[in-house]
Amino acid sequence: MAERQPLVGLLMGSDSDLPVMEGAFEVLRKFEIPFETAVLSAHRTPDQAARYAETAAARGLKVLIAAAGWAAHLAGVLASKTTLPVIGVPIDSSPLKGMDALLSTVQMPPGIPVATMAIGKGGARNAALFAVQILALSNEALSEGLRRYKADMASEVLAKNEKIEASVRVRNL
Ligand code: RP5
Repeated sequence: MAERQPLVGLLMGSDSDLPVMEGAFEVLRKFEIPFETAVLSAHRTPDQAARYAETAAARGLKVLIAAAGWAAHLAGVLASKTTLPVIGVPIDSSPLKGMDALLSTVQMPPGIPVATMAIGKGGARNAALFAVQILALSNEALSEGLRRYKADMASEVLAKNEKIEASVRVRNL
């Protein structure tokens, strides 16, 4: 079977970020988004990180996700080298538990935006969902998939609500 052109590039500052980012992989697979992944660091491999971003659009990528911890500059460096949207995930790998990465990622100077998600695993899942939302702007099947995803999520919450209400009713009898 022919490989599909990757639409999302998912970068991590270190392979130690992988366990936090698993949820992002899951979401991209669920929505059948072809993606590629790489470990590149703004500090340890700055030339390679810059080259990745410079060539990303020409290689057919539409969105970049960048996950990094500590003084996390990966998302910002990528954003400075491409016009593609860059989504940042602050990783909670430092003694400051990701607050350092959050501020380093979100506090971009005017002109170079990074769409910054929550710290850690929640942010990883949301980064992938946000990438799907961007791709869905020009893909009706993906929009439909997102509508179904939200409806399923609501049904799950309502089912949990019913279960809790029922158990409280029983206990109050
Ligand atoms: C950051 O430093 C990485 O994104 C990772 O979160 C953190 C620690 O990296 P390792 O020392 O585990 O490779 O650049």
